[in-house]
Amino acid sequence: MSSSEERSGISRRGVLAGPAKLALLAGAAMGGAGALISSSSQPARAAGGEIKPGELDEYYGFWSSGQTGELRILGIPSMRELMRVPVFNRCSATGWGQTNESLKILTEGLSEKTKKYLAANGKKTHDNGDLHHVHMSFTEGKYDGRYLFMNDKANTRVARVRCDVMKPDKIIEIPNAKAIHGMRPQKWPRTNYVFANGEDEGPMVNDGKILDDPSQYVNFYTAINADEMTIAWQVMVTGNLDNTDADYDGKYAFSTSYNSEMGMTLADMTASDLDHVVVFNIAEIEKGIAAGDYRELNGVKVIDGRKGQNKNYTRYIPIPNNPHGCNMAPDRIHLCIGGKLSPTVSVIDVRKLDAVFYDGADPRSAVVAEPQLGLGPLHTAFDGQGNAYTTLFLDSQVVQWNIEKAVRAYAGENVDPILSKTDVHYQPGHNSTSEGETLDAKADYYISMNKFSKDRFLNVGPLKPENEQLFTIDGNRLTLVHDGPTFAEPHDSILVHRSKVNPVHVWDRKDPMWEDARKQAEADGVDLDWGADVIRDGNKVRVYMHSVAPAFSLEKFTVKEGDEVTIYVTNMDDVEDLTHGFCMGDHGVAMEVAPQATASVTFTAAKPGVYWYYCQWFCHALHMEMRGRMFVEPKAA
Ligand code: CUK
Ligand code: CUA
Ligand code: CA
Repeated sequence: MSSSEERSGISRRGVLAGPAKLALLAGAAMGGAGALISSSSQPARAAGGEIKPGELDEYYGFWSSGQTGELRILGIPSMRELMRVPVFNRCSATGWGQTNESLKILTEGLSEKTKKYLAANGKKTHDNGDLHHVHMSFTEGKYDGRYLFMNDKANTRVARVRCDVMKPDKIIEIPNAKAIHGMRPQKWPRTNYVFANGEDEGPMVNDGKILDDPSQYVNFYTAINADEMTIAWQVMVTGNLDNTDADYDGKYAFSTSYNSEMGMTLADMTASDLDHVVVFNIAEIEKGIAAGDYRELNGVKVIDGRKGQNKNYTRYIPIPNNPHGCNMAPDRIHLCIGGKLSPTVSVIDVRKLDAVFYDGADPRSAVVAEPQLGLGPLHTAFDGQGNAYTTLFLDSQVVQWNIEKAVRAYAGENVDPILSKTDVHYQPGHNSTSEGETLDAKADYYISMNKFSKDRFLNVGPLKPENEQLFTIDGNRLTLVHDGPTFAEPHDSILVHRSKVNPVHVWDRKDPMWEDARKQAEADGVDLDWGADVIRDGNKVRVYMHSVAPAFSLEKFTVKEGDEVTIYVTNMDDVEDLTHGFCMGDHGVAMEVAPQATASVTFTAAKPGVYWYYCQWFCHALHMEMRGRMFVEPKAA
């Protein structure tokens, strides 16, 4: 028996059927006792986390919001929420999901099947999303400030947000796959690909003919062309896919799978003591595609990387037990896999993967450490000093440990890799450190995103907020400096130094965001910038107006009952922070129009009468007076 087999044997016998699995499956152990080393949380200290009024933060925090479907921007270390950017959700304030500009982005990447479904339900787009993961584009292992990418588990989409204006510019539905969950940009040499995991298995051709034959179920790993936001290729895999990450060499990408069993029930999905990590060999997959070794499925080139294919596209490394987090360390060597039902983190040395692919080495030989850290290890963050920070969901703790010591312990040395354990409140999922997923990882701040707040705050009813906590890292001590509730859900975050993010203050009038409006104005012979025009085109009416505080260029306009009305508003104020809005009263119509932007909205005028429109974004002392009337003439009887 090789030593790696012994290791996995020990794990299987010793821990996998043990308390973590039972506790998690029973839903017990909430609130987490049983810490070995515990330093309780400290009161906020004056230095470290405090940013005085008017002072700017050192880091941008980009937050996924889970089931709210938006992106949030926080300042770190103040933890002030700076902005909410609607992405997959419908936003009342900005009109995202209603303006023609946002609808174009939300609908152009949908499949025909989904468009049909939406039409059958009287909708143009989904108005919910489940945004789990947000990551920035990389150049040579570091954030490059160009784009943010994010997933929607609920409706199988991936979105890209432009960092110059902090608005989405592309949203695509991923074909074949179901429930995009894990999602990471390629780190090296740059983000040519965004990798996206399908979490839910389905029949390869999902056309309503197969239900109860799991042998025909597959799962899809997707590489998105990050520049074009198109599908580059997909790999069909065995088992489901949970989280993913990429290496710092541009060679391999990785995904955890909690359902290697291909089970359809909870009992089935937790039946095996070992699941796996899938390793994707990017160059081999590209070669296979170029050589035509794929099948085309819904317009996508799909490579077969299932178990037993004996090709160099994938390898499956056995990992205990329903593993979850998948985090590549900035030492460029170690990939850390959170064991979830196993109290271990499995550490894979990516330098050993060549042998697994090309020399027939046992896949487990790439595992170089498997420290026992505590109950419910989910995600791991890094500080660039060789230390890792793993969230312990069941123990409600973060464990700080040293990767090199864990490797030495696994090799038989008598050394404890655990440096400290710190309580968090409560049940942490993701965590993050400053640029911890990049080569610029730093040991200054630590964020714990906790799924439960329980007794931490005033009771607001049965639905409780979540809680996120900021700690400063000071050697082996984590000091709590912020503790604050958040609405659903502080799912995941990245901290990016402010020097790498440079948004503009006002839009460029030439921005592609309102390209369609520009073309339409040209066709109508109207000046989009300074328009004050009503163009009738059959039963379509296009209303062009601009805003300069505190007035719209049209104080009234007239349409007929039944007309399809499109209103274009251009904000010609060229002043930082002078956003106007446009809200048509009693019509469910509202949108944001930021400085030098054009926004438009289309509705059918179906209610005869006088309706006031107004600026719903406070802009001026005479903001209340910034309004006008739409007159809807009744249809001739
Ligand atoms: S997954 Cu939720 S705690 Cu969706 Cu990022 Cu791990
Ligand atoms: Cu313009 Cu308020
Ligand atoms: Ca499993």
